[in-house]
Amino acid sequence: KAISLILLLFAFYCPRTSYAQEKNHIPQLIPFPEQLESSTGFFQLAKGELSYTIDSDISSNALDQWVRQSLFGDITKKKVTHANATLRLIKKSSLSKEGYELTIDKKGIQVSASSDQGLFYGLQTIQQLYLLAKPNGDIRLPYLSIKDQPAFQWRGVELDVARHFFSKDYLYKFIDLLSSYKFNKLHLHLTDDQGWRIEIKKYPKLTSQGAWRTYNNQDSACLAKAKENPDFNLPSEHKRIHNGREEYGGFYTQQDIRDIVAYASSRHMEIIPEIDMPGHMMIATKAYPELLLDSATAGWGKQFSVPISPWKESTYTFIENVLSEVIELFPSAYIHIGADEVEKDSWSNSATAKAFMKEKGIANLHDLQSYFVKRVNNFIRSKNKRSIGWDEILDGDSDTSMTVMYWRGWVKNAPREAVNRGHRLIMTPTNPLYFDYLPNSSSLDAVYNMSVIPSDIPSNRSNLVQGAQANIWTEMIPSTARLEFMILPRLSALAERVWTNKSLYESYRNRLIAHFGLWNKMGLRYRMPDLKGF
Ligand code: TNX
Repeated sequence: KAISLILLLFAFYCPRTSYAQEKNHIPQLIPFPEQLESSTGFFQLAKGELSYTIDSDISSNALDQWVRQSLFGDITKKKVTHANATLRLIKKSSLSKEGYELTIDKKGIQVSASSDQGLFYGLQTIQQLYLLAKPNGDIRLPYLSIKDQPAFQWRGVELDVARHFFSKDYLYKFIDLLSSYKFNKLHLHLTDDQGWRIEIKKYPKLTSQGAWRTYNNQDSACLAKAKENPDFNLPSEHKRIHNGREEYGGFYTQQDIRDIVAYASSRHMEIIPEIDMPGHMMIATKAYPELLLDSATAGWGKQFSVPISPWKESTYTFIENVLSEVIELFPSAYIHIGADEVEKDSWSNSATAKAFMKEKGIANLHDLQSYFVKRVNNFIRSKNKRSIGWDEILDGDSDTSMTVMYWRGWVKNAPREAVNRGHRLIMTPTNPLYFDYLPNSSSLDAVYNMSVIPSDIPSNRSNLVQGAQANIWTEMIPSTARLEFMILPRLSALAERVWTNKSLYESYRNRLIAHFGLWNKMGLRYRMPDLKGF
């Protein structure tokens, strides 16, 4: 503990003599750029204001606003049209979609990219250099030249807002954190047994009832932890008194969703909504049992989740109505339909289910789930979107237009099976990418050194691997402080794996020390990893 404290103080107070300077100004960037050349000297911005210019054929309002509001804190920024502005954002069509080039020299700062998104990542690099080098408010950036682009197109984080709810304002802060590490996907797990978090106009009970719960056993465990650390308490803003009882919950109105999507898209973050089905639907089956269940499977009083009934037409009417509203709200190319952990046994009790399977020639319960998933996928395809499912969709016959999200680390052959069938694949294996699991002394190493493309994937199929994602399930994460404490610093290791994808672990750990200092300044919580060998 004492050693980590000293290292922290060092990172915090001595940036001028830090690792970066000793090693010829190697900046402490995470993720580290693909190519970086540094030279001696610093660009120092004279007090006053920063002039900047954006090429007219790429200038977007969002980029302009981000520069004005976020870059270099509250220093005044002035947009000009002449080419000798201090910060120049230039269009260069030859670069890849998310790539950028950055030079800092005595003339100032120049970022080139073929798209807004590339420029945005160049600006994020500049912002990190500024925050890392900011001893007393000066803007002082090392001379360097960077050529950079990501290794993977899917650089994601999943946040479960169903088990515990996180407010719209917190999501803004979270999106800022993610995009500062160049993540580009935020998968929101919007519904689960414990809560429905998105307003659906056609089915108001989903949120008027389904967004609220009285405390359960997990909450009690969380509350016990909160005694050790008050920051881990259930936030009072997510409580209400209803019929004389205290309840926990919350949801996003459709306007909230539009706001979140707009905020995210101005930071080049795609929000992928997940409506988890046909399992994990307990809260919906309580709100609308007549639409979703038949009496034989209703299973009132059971503790586990009863999946909705795939042999009922009203199930599809419900799902299609819900998805139509969801599709209207989210511009994302993808809709995630879950399909994990379906408790299929309850289906076998129903005579109607048996008759339905016979009529359709469905041999077993896996195929009944496949029938459901394929039918929902067809609906999503008819709306010109793609669907994603958890890797259980491989248990039966699967439609290869669906993207598979691999999570069950113990099903070792699932990634290979997915790509061999022709599915696109996103890697989110329990170990090491479940950030709701408590980290141990090797977790950081395991995240940093994971292979995004599993070694048994045939090389002619590796292009189907889109990238990787950390999953943050929140059964045991009631508050934002606990959330940050669980994901930092592992998140930064994943950022470098999916963007840089090189073996720079030693250097990463040295750079990480400076990021603890940044997180302190930003008021973010983190868990100090085992610093042996730093
Ligand atoms: C499995 S991952 C689940 C989640 C739980 C998680 C807990 C997945 C697709 N399903 O419902 O929250 O384990 O770690």
